[in-house]
Amino acid sequence: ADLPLPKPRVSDPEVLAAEIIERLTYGIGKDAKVATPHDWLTATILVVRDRIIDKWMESTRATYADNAKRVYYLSLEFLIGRLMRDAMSNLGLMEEIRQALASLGVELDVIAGLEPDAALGNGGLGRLAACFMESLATVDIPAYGYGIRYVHGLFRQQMAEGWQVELPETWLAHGNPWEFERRESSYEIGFGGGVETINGQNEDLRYVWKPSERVIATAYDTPVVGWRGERVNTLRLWSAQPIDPILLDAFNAGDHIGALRESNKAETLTRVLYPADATAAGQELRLRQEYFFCSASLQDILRRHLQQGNPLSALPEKVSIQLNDTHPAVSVAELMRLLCDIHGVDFDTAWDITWKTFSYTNHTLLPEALESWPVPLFERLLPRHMQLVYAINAKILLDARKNRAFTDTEIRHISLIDESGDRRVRMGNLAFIGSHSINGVSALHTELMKETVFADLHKLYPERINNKTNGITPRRWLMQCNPQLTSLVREAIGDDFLDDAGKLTALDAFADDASFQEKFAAVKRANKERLSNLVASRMGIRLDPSAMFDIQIKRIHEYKRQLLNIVETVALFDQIRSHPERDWVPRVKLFAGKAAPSYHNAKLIIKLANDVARVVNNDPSVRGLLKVVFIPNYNVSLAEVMVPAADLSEQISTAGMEASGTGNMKFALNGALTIGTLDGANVEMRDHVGEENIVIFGMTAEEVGKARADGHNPRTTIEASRELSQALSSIASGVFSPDDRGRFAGLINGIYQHDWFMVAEDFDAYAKAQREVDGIWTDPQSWYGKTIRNTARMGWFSSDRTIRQYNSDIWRA
Ligand code: DL6
Repeated sequence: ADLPLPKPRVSDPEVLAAEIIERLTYGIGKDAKVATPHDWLTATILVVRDRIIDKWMESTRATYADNAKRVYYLSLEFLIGRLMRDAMSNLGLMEEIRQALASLGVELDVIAGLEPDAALGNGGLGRLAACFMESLATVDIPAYGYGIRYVHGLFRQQMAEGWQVELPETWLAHGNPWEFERRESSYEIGFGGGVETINGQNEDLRYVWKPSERVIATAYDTPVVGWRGERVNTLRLWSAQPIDPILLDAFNAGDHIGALRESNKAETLTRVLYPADATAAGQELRLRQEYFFCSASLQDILRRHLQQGNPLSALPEKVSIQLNDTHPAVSVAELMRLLCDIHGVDFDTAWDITWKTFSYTNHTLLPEALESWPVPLFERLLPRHMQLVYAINAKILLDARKNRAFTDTEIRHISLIDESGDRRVRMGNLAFIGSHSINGVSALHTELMKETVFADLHKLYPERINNKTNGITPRRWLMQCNPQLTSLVREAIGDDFLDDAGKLTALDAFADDASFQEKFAAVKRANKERLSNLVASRMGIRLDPSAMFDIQIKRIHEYKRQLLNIVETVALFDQIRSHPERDWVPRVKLFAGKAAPSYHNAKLIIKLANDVARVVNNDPSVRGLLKVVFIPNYNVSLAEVMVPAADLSEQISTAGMEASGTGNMKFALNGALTIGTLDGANVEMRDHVGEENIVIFGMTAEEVGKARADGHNPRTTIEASRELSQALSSIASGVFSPDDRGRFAGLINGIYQHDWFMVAEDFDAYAKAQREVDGIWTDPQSWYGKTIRNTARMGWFSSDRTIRQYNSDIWRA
């Protein structure tokens, strides 16, 4: 029977206030008189959530009724941040809730600040997944995100004497009012054991995997609401549970620890997020995590597909599965196993269904980030999948040899097995071969994919690689994080841009308007004051909001070149002291970001930033012209304060190494000028904002490639630049580390020896570009003209555009 849905809720402040009290009382069991701020937060979220649920059920019912194609986004990371503001804003409830709470004597901003960040990701890849989830709902595509419900998200970063210290993150400490546990959606996931054969119905051989270990995957669903609340999709995160929570025999025999062994082992699977974004973790637990969430997701997808009455042969018409990097690549083998072994589909038919169903996004060309698993480990953990990998490999390699005349070298490159050292399963090749579409995340990155990592696979399947330049959701990264700028833009050009960020171009007409510039500057000033207050309260450091706020926030990595920025800062420090008579532009250099715990040089770079900050900030001869601050514990919520406060955005990676970047887009949209290299999406940003509105410097990807191939001599370069050699030698000799003079010698020596990241090669161009930035700053009319044009022309970088392109070219949902 078509059972009725509840009546949609009314949302005026009085009703909302009454519901909040009701939730507090009956949902949480607290009297308003003794409720803590956390109780108010939970009660408010529950009331907002009710409004989402109405739409959630409608969306789900409609998709079932239409038997519509669904998109599944498989990602080991979703870097979500806080959800309450996002949900209220997308539902258009912000002011109503604010008033409702005020009538109860509660301040919205205070309780909103207590919501923990869901930090289930490391950086760009995870944050992109979160933007995509919101855009999928916004552009009305029936979609599910699938991932892992880590108990501990990305570590909390503290500073101890300027060194990064990692502490566990506990986002679930107060419970998670957004999620629904779905005990009924549970699947068994196996590991290990062996493979047996039996005779199938048609005298064929059937393979039966008999795992030696089993755990249960249980679903937790979070509704994801799109702009204006019309569609609500589901983010389904899996948690591992033991089959037997306690081994009673062992317990009764007095082995109390042994009785919980299975339980602990299962729960370990989904306990923590691996904290590295640019290196493959390479550990057994990681492969277990990957297989666990892929198997659960695929079982769930097939269950839904069949329940709907669709035949398996229709899978590619009804299901699109996007693999977010290689982390879910084992899905290709798992779908083959489910089709062949569980559903009795023959190998060739199963293969046809499989590659037509999957598509794969590559997010990095860094060789150390491309996952591969030692064959013995893969075979021990997933023996049936190993057989299937060999079978797929045989099919592809035979075809390449026979029909395409591939040479031995080409065959070696496209093989699923890397035979060059200890034998390894190549997950990038598995994802590629098992997908009908492989995309890069910026135009440059996509071209480099064709020329480098996937050159031979591209030759085999020339129609598969395509580009989908990344985007960001303008809801979180403009409307929510920068309400003042949003209001100002609405006043100027009306509301069209709220539904179509491309419409921001109308703001171009105001770029040179003196009164608009003044208002734009006032908004920026207010956002800088907000950041200054945060820095003062967290770190006790006072910033001058009239100085240029020059910001570099992102994971700490040598290729992102925080070191180039710091070395230039040291050079500037020298210059300011040597030439006090010059008109220096006051600058605040702000850094934030986390380093992978095992990445030695990245951690040293954080220490250097802090050491330089200590010396510069305490030198009276600097006269307030330069300040350096490293803000600890960078996360989405901190980004939401820092991005709107930036005058200058540092996007200075070694060309050819940053796949896209998305921070670059957030800053420009919020009216910052970019100083950057021709790398990743910076190239397309230049094309959109116009080359006169962005400061580009340095080597191109081609020049970097050539310098590396032909050999270059950093020492000669360093000696030719007085500023650079002085800055490097002061760092190397211990000027900033008097307690340990040799601390940075190794780091600087790397620049002298090989300078893989072209810090020395790009230094002069970078310093010159910085002085160009100073020049623009001293002419406010020119500065605001450029920064307003950035806001006006960044609408194309909305993730709505990206998602529409995925849909029209790849998913066709
Ligand atoms: O595609 C999202 C994001 C890109 O914007 C970044 O340029 C890229 O570095 C990042 N990749 C990762 C994973 N590995 N690495 N490195 O986070 O993806």
